[in-house]
Amino acid sequence: MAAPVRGMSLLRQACLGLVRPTGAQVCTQVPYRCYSTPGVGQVQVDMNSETGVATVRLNRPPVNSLNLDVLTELGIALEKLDADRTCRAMVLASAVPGIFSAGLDILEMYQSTPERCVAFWRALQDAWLGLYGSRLVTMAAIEGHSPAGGCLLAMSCDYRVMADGKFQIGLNETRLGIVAPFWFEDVMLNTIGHRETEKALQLGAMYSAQQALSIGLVDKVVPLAEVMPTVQGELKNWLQIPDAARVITKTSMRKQVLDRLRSQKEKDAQFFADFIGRDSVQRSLGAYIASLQKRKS
Ligand code: CO8
Repeated sequence: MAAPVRGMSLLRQACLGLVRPTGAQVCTQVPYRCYSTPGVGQVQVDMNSETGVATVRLNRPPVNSLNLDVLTELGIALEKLDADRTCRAMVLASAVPGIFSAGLDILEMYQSTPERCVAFWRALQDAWLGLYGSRLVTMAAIEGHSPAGGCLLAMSCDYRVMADGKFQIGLNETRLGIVAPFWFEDVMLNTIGHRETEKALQLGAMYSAQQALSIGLVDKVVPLAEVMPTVQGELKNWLQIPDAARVITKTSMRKQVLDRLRSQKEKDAQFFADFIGRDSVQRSLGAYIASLQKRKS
């Protein structure tokens, strides 16, 4: 077993087989392979080797907020699926009813240390590079709220199906007194165009499913119970296309945006840690956390 790699979390190294495993494993169960991490299990992956479709479910109640561990697990799961030649498609979904993902875990950004902020941000960068750059057909089954980082994950898939009703989706960062990074902005630009992105980002707009459909933020809106069947139906269209031609096309469409982050990952992580550490930003985040708690009382 090799010596631990500096700058990479132990969980990630264990899952990649670089250090002695602390629990992460791949269990095989035909036709499903389940890449699970016993004792953690915040990202559940079921791989159906008959269809070549994997379902990845975020499982961090109550709201699937994305902390360092979840992002690390997600990045590793995506890496493994990408390396699995029997896998052709991936559905990103949630195991928590009513929530796709509440976005980044605000507690990772509030009263944290610069070192933790940098590690957290690197994990987000890696998970996003894995998702946006995935060779697989990727579909988001949005069966609940999807603010901020949740919206980023959904937008980074090739296709989005959202449940109709009370759920909302959008990049609401400005409402927290923070700014969506350039790569969040790039992904939104590529999804809904310049004018809608300008409005959406400045206002920190949260959209209902119908509003999201009208600006192209999601591709289809159906009743909650029909989200998964609709995704499965749409997958059939995508899987009819020969993989090689589709992947080359996808890569060519996304390369510029991916390269923009790849070329300045460390600078971006440092910028995040410096920005989030500012007193004014910490005050905004503190007030936002208090407002979330107040809603309940
Ligand atoms: N992080 C951490 N905790 C959260 C988060 C979150 N993102 N969202 C909710 N929680 C907590 C709540 O505070 C609450 O905690 P507690 O039970 O201790 O009071 C618990 O989760 C349950 O929340 P709710 O009761 O509000 O659950 P609901 O089902 O009623 O509502 C919602 C779910 C709609 C998701 C609601 O919780 C919500 O709006 N949450 C806030 C979502 C949000 O604003 N996320 C933004 C995160 S920032 C981000 O993703 C990108 C940051 C980019 C940074 C760039 C800087 C340079």
